Amino acid sequence: MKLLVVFLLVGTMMVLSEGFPEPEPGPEAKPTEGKNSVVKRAAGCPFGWTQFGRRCLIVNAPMKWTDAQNHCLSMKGNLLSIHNVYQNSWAMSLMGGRRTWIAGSDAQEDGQWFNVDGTRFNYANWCHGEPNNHGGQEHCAEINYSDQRCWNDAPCLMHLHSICARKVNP
Ligand SMILES: [Ca+2]
Ligand SMILES: [Ca+2]
Repeated sequence: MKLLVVFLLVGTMMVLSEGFPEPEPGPEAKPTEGKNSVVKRAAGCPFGWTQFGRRCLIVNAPMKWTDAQNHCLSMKGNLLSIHNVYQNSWAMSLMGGRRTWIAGSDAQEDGQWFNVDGTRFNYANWCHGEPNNHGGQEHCAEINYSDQRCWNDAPCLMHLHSICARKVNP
């Protein structure tokens, strides 16, 4: 029995000394990822998101409309679609007056507005005289425009804040 233990120990030492590559630090950093996936499975919203009704919202740094939507997609969401005055007020209060991209776009055909999340474009709070497709270049909808804090169509390449939305986890 003692012999066996010694044999195993020697064997282990030989394996260790014979050029086993140093353990990479990489796997040590993984547990954080595991924690996150636990959070995502929990009921409600992922960490950092705010629950509003049946959706979870998160505010993004300023970027182009398409980049904002791609960023939302990478987080299993879409740009926020707004369907009534209540949701509009809530989005405005979340943004504290900052100009903000939402899901609306008429990039396919001027004046034909769609929500990029596939929901019906059934509400808008356009500013007076908007949407005006200024310069033929404005195909993306922003909220909190002007002192009136209403909606405007703006050039999609502008860098604005944005809100992503995703469904609350069941
Ligand atoms: Ca347009
Ligand atoms: Ca405009």
